[in-house]
Amino acid sequence: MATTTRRSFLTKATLGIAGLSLSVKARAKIKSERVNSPVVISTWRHGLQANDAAWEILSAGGYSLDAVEAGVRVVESDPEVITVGYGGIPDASGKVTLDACIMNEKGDAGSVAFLQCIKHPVSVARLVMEQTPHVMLAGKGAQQFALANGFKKEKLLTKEMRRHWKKWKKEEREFSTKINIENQLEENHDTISMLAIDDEGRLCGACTTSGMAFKKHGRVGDSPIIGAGLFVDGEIGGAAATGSGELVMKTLGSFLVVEFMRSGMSPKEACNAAIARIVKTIPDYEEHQIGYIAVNKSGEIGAASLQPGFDYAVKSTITSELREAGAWFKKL
Ligand code: SD4
Repeated sequence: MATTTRRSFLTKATLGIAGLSLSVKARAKIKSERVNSPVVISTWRHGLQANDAAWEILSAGGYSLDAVEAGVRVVESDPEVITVGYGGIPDASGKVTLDACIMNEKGDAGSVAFLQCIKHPVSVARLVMEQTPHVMLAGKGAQQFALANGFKKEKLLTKEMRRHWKKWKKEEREFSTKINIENQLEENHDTISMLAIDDEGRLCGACTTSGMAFKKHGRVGDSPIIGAGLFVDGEIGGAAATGSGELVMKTLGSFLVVEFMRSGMSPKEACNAAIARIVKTIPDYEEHQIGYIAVNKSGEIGAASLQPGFDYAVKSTITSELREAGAWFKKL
């Protein structure tokens, strides 16, 4: 089925289910916002496998926080995904350094940045959220916290990525932040960001990455920054980002998307507006890729990107598919 056809089918089906649920739920006095749940949405093709793992929890009536954690963990431990967790591309010094964050429907947040040798940064971020009075731990402190809580030190640099790094060093290629355009050509699939609404209407999100390939040692991107890589307001909606983190940080992109939804925009309009903000405020925007995904409290979803080629995975009771987001530029 063509994307547009699938989309209009989905809209019609969603409306149908929404209408049905409304009448049932009106009688049961359940808020109408929960019409289209559970639903899970995540970035890139690897979002498909992540959504499947999240769905096991969501379809059994579980908590969306457990779902997003379980979903992105699958990608964190997959060495085939060279931009997240184990098997991620190292920084310029040959070290794999990880960024991740998580948020729940109440606005609680946890995050880790510049974390090394721990395979599941998203789970450490959840512990920061649940067991400390803080939001973010970074570097050695984050690692010590993880080790003190039962995580094991593991080697994250695979032989293949070491070879890749050695080659990069030998070629003395200039560092480029334009990773995502390059990655796209290499069929590489970037950060995993995920948003989910469970049966009870609870909206949670998570985001995890090894960041830009060959970044400066110590560089932290948007992914662990609450409001940049991810933002959730359980009463309004959630948004998450992928792409050149510096641009997302400068515009506090995910927070912006949620604020646009608060002002009445649909998730798709809000993602488009956040891309337009980058175009308006960042001079070299043309050389980067940014993708946003968003979901509102009613379970409506949307996405947008700067360059073509950003796809995102959606799973609900009526669909499980990969879609391509509408892009600011029509061609590379
Ligand atoms: C970063 N936003 O570290 C991440 C990288 C990424 O798709 O998302 N790539 O800047």
